[in-house]
Amino acid sequence: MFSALKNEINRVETAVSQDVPSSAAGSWKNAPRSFEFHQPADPIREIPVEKVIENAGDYEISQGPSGVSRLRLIPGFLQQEEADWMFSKLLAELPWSQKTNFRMMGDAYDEPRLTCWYGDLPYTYSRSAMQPNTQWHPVLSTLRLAVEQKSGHKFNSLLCNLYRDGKDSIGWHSDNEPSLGPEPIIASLSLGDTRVFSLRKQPLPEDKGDYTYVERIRIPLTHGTLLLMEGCMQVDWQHQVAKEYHDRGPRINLTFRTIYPEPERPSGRFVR
Ligand SMILES: O=C(O)CCC(=O)C(=O)O
Repeated sequence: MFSALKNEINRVETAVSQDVPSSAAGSWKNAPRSFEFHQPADPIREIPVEKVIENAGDYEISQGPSGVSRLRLIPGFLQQEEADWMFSKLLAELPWSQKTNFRMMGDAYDEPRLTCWYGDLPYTYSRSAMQPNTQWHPVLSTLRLAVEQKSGHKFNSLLCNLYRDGKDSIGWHSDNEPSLGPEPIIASLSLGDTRVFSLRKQPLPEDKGDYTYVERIRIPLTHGTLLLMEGCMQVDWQHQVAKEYHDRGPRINLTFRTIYPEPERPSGRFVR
């Protein structure tokens, strides 16, 4: 057995030494000195520069593939003094609680922020439901009316988020639960410390979930700012509020939405 192995090693060593010109063997000194440029087979792709939106206005941020995605930014929707007063009242008086979500494989995790829910219907996301709550705080009812008047849209529900400090966050997602219907309109009102609202476009199908080359936008959401997301925003884009490296004070975000009853199967279970 060992002699067979020895013969094979000898055979390979002989073959290698015959392939290498004797002048170059064991040294780089006489290696060829010219190099050829070969055009890469795939075109070179540039990573788009992140855009910033901070001025009031209507923005059509993309035209496809599903349709137009629109943002409306209204800084100063609330005056400083009323925003201050509402912020402290909502911070102290809303029933903030810690929601537990479930990953696909079933393991539980706590959301890195506090939330509460208002609406006649439950709201399910990340495999965990928020129960109906019809006891609208008077400040929230007033804000709902003001947001409806400004946007020209009606909303029957509200998800409230409390980011206690810069370590609280919400990860990349779209508000695309079936109960929101197709092309939902979301009105998002910010109170408290400024946090960056980031958007990234969904990758093309051929990029198979790789977000390296997608368009990105950042929007600093200041105290009293209203942001409307319309059209295909929840189909073609994702958003997040990332953790910050620097300290941040508390921030409340109120996202007004419309929830529809989910169709029931004959068995009585919800279709998802
Ligand atoms: O806090 C924010 O500005 C975003 C909240 C959000 O993305 C959500 O509630 O779905």
